[in-house]
Amino acid sequence: MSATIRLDYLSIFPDYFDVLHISLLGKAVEHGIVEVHSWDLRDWTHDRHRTVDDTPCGGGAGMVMKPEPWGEALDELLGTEADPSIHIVVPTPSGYPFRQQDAEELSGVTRIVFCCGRYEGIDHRVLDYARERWSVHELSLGDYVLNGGEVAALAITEAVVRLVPGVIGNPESLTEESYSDAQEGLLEYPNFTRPVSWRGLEVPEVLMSGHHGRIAQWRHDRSVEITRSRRPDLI
Ligand code: JCK
Repeated sequence: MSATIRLDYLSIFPDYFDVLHISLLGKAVEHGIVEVHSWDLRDWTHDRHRTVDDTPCGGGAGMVMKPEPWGEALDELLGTEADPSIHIVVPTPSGYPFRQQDAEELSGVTRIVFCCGRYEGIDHRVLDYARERWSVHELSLGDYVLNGGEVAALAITEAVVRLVPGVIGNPESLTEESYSDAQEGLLEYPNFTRPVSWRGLEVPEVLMSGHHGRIAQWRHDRSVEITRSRRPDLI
């Protein structure tokens, strides 16, 4: 019996998460390793316009998501009792940077609820309310601006689910990952496959030499070189 994880998505665009039923994630869903549910936040509104936003207190541009639909949705999905084994992920441009380490931690839990905001984000009190009951992760994908949390939630989902035992067909690719230069915080060396000669471009000779020591040395050197030029912050 393999591990199972349940993922819920709260969003005003629940169809974003239809993609979870295809590809690698779809297989995991079919095999019952991963259970996914996406919910329309507007189902927890009560007015005829199904309003989820309002003007920001204190003024300023844009709109802010009202707390009431979020509170009612979370209470209905999770109950109101504290349970720190439930993880709430809130993508936000002001979050902690999402790292591989976060993906590893989240791949070991049994329940994650992704709260996907739009507009300028969610009324801050929703986060304070959630923090009193559940384990809340405010995470950012990087220093650029998206229009909402949905794409970030999908990226985080893919990073997490591929680490859940039984999801990747070839577990070697995961063990290899943990012994690679990537583990030392280096970027990966370039990859090649056959044909050895393609449109006048050759596969580096050392990779065809069968000399494992020289191959490992070459790959490590390329990793250091690429990391130094593209991501000097990692050196
Ligand atoms: C969640 C709403 C849109 C747009 C205000 C932000 C200066 C606030 C994200 N790496 C990432 N980038 N963007 C997001 C993200 C964006 C979101 C929501 C995640 C909900 N938006 C938005 C602009 C602002 N500016 C920088 C002021 C929200 C992640 N994860």
